[in-house]
Formats: sequence, structure tokens, C-alpha cells
Amino acid sequence: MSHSTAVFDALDRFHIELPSWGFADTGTRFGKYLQPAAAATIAEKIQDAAQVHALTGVCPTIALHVQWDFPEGLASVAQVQTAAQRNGVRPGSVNPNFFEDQEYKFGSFGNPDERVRAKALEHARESIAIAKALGSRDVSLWFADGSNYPGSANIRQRKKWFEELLARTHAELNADQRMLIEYKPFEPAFYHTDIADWGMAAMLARAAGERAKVLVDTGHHYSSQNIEQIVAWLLAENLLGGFHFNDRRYADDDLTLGSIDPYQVFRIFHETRFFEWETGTAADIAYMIDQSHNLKGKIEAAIQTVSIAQELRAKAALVDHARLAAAQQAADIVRAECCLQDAFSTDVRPAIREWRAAKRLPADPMQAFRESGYLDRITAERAPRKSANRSTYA
Ligand code: LRH
Ligand code: MN
Repeated sequence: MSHSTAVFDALDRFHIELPSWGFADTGTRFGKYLQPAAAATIAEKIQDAAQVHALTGVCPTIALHVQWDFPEGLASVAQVQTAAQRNGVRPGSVNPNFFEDQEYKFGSFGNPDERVRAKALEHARESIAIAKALGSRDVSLWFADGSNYPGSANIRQRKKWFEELLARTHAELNADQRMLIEYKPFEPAFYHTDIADWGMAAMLARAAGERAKVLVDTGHHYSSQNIEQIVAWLLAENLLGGFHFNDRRYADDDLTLGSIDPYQVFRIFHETRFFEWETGTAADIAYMIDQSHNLKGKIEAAIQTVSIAQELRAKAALVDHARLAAAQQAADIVRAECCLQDAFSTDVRPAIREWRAAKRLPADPMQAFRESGYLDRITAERAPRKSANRSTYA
């Protein structure tokens, strides 16, 4: 198969979901730098995501966060559906919020107070009902639950509560829905986090039911962890449900994909492609972005992210899997490694431009965006309402 055919095939089958929260003003605990053009309403978030889809052709769905995008809960569904239809994108994964309400100080599903656990379960149920109303397949669960001091939490008891409540959440899903369990080693909890790594998420997913899978957020790993090995294991166990892609230098930095370690992302894409080649199956993976653009322009950062994702996905499609498998079998280490390095060092940008031309998409989406005048338009619309309501750390 020629390079461009492999690249075309890989890009034809690659969609990546943008997060609504990636277009809003976000910050760190040390503050939030407001951007005049940042989206504040769900209609604006969907409009901006649709702009990225129009320019790249590969972001037909937008991930939604219940508390941020559905202030009226189920009653907000119609407004979101209208905005999505008007902008030519579809609602994607639905993310409940088990971390912002004051009652969640000592946890949600893991909270010793059964009234708080019941509240969290009710929120999970409402989020699934919202997903059903939207026609969204995935409900993506992340829990900030944990503790900050040794001895302050009964880790085994909290595990039991998670097993019970995740099973009851699973029971709410309809036949074509999935629940994705996202793990994270720390932050905001700094002693233990109840779902801290892939193994804990995998065991909880298995215990919850067959519609439960694991979500791998690339920023949720210690810097020395081999993320692609985790991906390979989850694929082998048919437990990999999706990714939250971002990049980091230290911890959950939520930087733009490939800005620090593009070879890391390439190795992850390689493991999924190698699995598909070996099994002859299309892995059922939700590719999603989870970033917060504190300094970069929100839309530019999203276009940059999608373009890098396409490039790394295309490079991974160039790995000669038969040659690699033979080298692995022969323990020919150098030949095997070169299969990946040759693909990674191949400039796929000309083939990607060809693919975009064939799809009547701009050859350079970033340049097209800058020449579109869209940013000036939304800045003029949105800047007037921007007050210096910056949050202070203390
Ligand atoms: C937690 C997380 C989770 C989201 C949030 C915005 O760090 O990765 O996926 O809910 O970021
Ligand atoms: Mn995430």
C-alpha cells in the first residue's frame, strides 16, 4: 500500500472529539487569564467547535460537561440540540461533574455520608438520561474522590461504595451506551485517589458490567509510566474505551497534544493500529481531546491539536506491521525499532494536504482560520461582556 493510500485510509477513519470546556476561559489554581474571544455559553462553545470541524473535517462531535453545559439539567437538552444542529456538529460524550459541589468535599461515590453518595448517584442517573435524550453513546466518568492525609479515609470501604454505585450507574445504560471510567493518580487529592490507575479502573469496569470501559487520559500518569503498555493491555482485555489526549511536562498539565512528546502519542497510536492489524478488527475507541488552553488562543490551540493528531495518526499508519512482527519474532531489536522510527520520521504533511484537497478542505486549516475573520468577529461580539471577574487564589 503506497504511503498516501495508507495516510488517506487512516485519516478517512479518524475522528477526534473536542471538549466544550476547551473553548471557555479556564485557568489554574493560581488564576484565570481571560480571553476576549473565549466562549461563555454552550451555543458559543458549539459554534467554535464547529469552526474547527469546518476547517479540519474530523471533529463531528463535541464532548459536553453536565454542570457547565446543562445548567438546567435535562431541561437544557433542547437548547444544546438546537445549537448543535444549527452548527452541523453532534453532541458527543457526556461528562457528569462529581467534583464541584460543596457536598463533594469528602468525595462523591466514595463519600462516607450516604446522602452525598445518593446525590452523586442521582447526578449519574440524570447525566445518563441527558445522554439518552441527546443520542450520545458515551457517559464519561471522572471522580476527584480521595484524601489528603494518611488514615483519614477507609480506602477498602470506599472501593466497595464505588463498586456498588458504578454497578447501579451501569444498570441505567441502554443497550448501545457505554460508561467510560477515567483514572487519575492525584489532584485534587494529594494522599490517595480512589480510582488512581488503569488497574483500579479496569477492575471497577469489569465489576460494573460489560458496557463499562476504561478511559486513558494521557495526562493522568506518572512521568515514568509506559502509557502505551497500558493501552496494549487494555486492548488485549477489550477494556479500552477511549482517550483524553493532551500533553504534559510534569503532571496533568493539559497542554496541547504533541507539544512536549509527540513520539509518546505516536507510540500510543501505533499500539492501537498494530492491534487492529493483528486482529483484523477496528478497535472501538473514542478519540477525544481534554485540554485547557490558558495562554494560547482557544480555537487556534484546537486546530493545532487536531492537525498534530492527524499527523501522528498518519505516521502510525505507515508502520510496516508484517515487517515489524517478523523482526519481533526474530528478536531483531534494531529492525523492529526502525519500523517505528522510519514511520515516525516520514513527513506525512504532503499526503495530508492531498487528503484535505480531496475532501475540499483547506490545505492549511490554521492559515484558513486566520484569514477567515472569525476571530475578529467573535471578539467584537464577546469582548464587551468581559469584566475583570478574575478568580483570586486566596
Ligand atoms: C480531570 C479531567 C476530567 C475532566 C476534567 C475537565 O483532570 O481530566 O476528564 O472532567 O479534566
Ligand atoms: Mn480527562
